[in-house]
Amino acid sequence: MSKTGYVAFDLGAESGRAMLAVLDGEHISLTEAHRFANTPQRLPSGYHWNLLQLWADLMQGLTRAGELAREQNVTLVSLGVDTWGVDFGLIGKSGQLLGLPYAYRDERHPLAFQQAIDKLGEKTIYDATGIQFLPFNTLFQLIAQRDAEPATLEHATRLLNMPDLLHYFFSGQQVNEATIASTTQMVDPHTGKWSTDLLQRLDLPTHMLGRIVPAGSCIGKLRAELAEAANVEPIDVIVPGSHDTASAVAAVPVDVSATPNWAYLSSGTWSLMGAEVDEPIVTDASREAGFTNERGVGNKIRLLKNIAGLWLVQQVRADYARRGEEYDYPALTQQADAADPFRTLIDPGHAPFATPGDMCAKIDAFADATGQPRPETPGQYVRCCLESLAMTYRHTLAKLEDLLGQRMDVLHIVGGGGKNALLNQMTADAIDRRVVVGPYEGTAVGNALTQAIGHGDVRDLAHLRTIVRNASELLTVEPGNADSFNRQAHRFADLLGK
Ligand code: ADP
Ligand code: LRH
Repeated sequence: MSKTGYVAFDLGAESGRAMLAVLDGEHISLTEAHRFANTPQRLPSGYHWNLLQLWADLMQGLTRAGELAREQNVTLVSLGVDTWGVDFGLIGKSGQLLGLPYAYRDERHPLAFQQAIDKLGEKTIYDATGIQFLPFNTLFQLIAQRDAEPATLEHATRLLNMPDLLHYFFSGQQVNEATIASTTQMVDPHTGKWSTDLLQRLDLPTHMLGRIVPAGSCIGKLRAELAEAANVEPIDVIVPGSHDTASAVAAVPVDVSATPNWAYLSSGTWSLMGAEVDEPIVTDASREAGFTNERGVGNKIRLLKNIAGLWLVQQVRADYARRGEEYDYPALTQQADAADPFRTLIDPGHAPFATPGDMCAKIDAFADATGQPRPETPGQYVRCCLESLAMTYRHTLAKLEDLLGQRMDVLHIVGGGGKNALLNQMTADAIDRRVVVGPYEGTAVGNALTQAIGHGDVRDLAHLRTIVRNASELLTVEPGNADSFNRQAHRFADLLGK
């Protein structure tokens, strides 16, 4: 049987990678073709993604993936891109990109968010979309864009989220993929169609909203000039679950028929914790608990909550680097392991932590305001972040179980954050549940295998998960010290109230 290759581009907020995924019968293997940093830049207009650098990295990744495919005697059939949610570009009638996309942590978004809430209230917006309130959701970014630069919105013929934009660059086709569209907070969670009524009530135009296609759709071919430049065939462009979290959840290696009560944690820059459900849950309770209903691969719903994840550790690391002290993640984890437990706890959702810069000072301010000691060493800062994340997972899992009226038997952790063994153990202890870790590159695997569904090589989501399960070395972590986290429950609940 011939080996089939798919190029999966997975762009996270911290780094991106181009992976060559090879399907040989029922066996999938991944080779990294290119890994690159993703570093937003501050321009006079604000905080923007370095789109052309990313594009150059994607082309470099494609070229290298082509070389690897030739070396491995693999037939490349398609490529697909997933990225973080919510951010977008606007396209004009000539096909030009009208301005550089903003990065979601730009300062202008919270003000626009407040405007929308003042006008319609949370309930109206949540009922129309089923999406949790993050101040940078596309809906609010559009308000900021309209107020800053109304002409770009008026002249835009199409809004494309980041992966849609990159698929457009690759194929020339302008299409909105369903999973990433759901992150905009502009889609009806029941019908999967744009909530045009909501946009109109917020005085936003709707003419730039395009056709929403499901994950796994082939939208065209790689443009000939790019195929030539990368020295590959004009392969198909097949949109995966192009929201990174959708691809990550697709790749959770669970056998749903054997383990129906499972939760996931996609662990990276963000921690996304939730369950996969068939129908959206849009109630006062889900709104108050801050749960979202994003669209998943196989038309599932990802009922989940965004938790400020390893962003906290990334920012502590960046703070020390600015002072000339460079630590890699394993070193920071080791120092955290050696630090005293539960010295300082924070609420990871505290708004100031969401913006870049000065994380240590922000943690100090939180410690001061809550009568706790300030961390003093990198190990203490990181331990504070990890224990606070684990406590938040405990709190979030309890809310999820309340919403579903069911206890979860196991938590699957996928994504690069799974490499943090200390956090895995803390998580198992905090939730007092078995944790299964892997794959670390779940997003890229989910991306590639959803292309394979689109290409007709994989049957469906269950088949996809069987292939991931067979290919991955999974790590099982049992709870060992649940009592230590139980004892912090009241202290942590107090902090959340502050
Ligand atoms: P993204 O959401 O940006 O795609 P990843 O899934 O690549 O993120 O996860 C990156 C995070 O995983 C890093 O910020 C870091 O905290 C954590 N991580 C990666 N490798 C290790 C490691 N060897 N030890 C501990 N943590 C790690
Ligand atoms: C994780 C993620 C998350 C979104 C955030 C903006 O990378 O896609 O699901 O909410 O980035």
